[in-house]
Amino acid sequence: MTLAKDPTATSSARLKQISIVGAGAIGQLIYHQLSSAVNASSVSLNIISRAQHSKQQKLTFTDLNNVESTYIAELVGQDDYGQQLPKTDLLIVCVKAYQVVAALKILIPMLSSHCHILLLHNGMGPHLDVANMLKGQSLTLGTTSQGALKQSAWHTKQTGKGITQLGTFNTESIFNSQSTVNTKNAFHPQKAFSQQRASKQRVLPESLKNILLSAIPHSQWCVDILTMLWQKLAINVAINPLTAIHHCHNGQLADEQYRDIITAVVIELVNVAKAEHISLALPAILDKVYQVIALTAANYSSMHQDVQHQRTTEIDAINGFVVQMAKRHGIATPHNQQLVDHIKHLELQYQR
Ligand code: KPL
Repeated sequence: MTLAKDPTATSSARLKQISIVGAGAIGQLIYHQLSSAVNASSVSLNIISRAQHSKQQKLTFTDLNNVESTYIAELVGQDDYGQQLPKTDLLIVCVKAYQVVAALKILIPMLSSHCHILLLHNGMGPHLDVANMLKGQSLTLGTTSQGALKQSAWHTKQTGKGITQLGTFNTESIFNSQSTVNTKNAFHPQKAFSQQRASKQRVLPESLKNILLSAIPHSQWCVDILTMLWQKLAINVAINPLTAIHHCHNGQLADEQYRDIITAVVIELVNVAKAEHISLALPAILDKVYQVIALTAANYSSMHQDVQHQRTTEIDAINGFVVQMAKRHGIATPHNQQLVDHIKHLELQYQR
């Protein structure tokens, strides 16, 4: 699949290559958006597959107006990682939060140091590990509220509009908050800082930024992406586990019976964010949570779907991340811990 001309490309420059890892609903949605937004010819697009052999795959996409499009996508199999990954300019990682580190352990060593990596998953946490794994690549973080559902392995339907926020992971900004902490995924700021100094390639270039922003509807570039990620996390810590535990649509959480627990988990998150130098105003954040509950009232959250389909959930990167960060700062988060424990208990019922 080839996409629009890069305005910064010189005549001798080769095609820009964008690769997507993770062909779940969001990965396929982003593939569709990149393919349909730009259709001239100086970007190539492929999907990094876990299969051994590369192949072409027909993808079907149904949009919000029920219009179907089909694409022939290049799936890059492991046989061709060594040939294709060094050519990738932007790797968009759309796997689940708990799969990010394992996937990038394999892929980063094969990427060029000029490649840019974009993490687009629910929850937070993997970015801290990934920052320590980089071999010169830049790291962009993103969050999307677009809704998509797989109809079958290679047929995805968009189920909701939503904003997508992207921004550079500024490694310097967390220098003070994490430099003295020694945990499994403690970030090593000195290393990243020197990498950042050593290479001018450590931020996404305008050409790639423009491709993303023009392809993804309602997308925006955020200077303070971490604050945006914490805001989205506040929505997820409230909605995701409660809908999974109570087996309900998002909209049901507007009931009075859930008000106390929603308020409690969000207060805990706001306290932990503050310790991380992220300032969130509680009333505004709670309003946002209830807005999303109303806007997505008929939807089942991703965690509800994971539990219903007996899949591993993203609880570690959602309420688990709040608990983990709270421990670093000696902050109590009993309500988030209680939801983590409950979801882990549900997972155990089907993962035994
Ligand atoms: O992000 C979501 C999710 O389900 O993971 C929300 C916003 C809660 C929508 O369902």
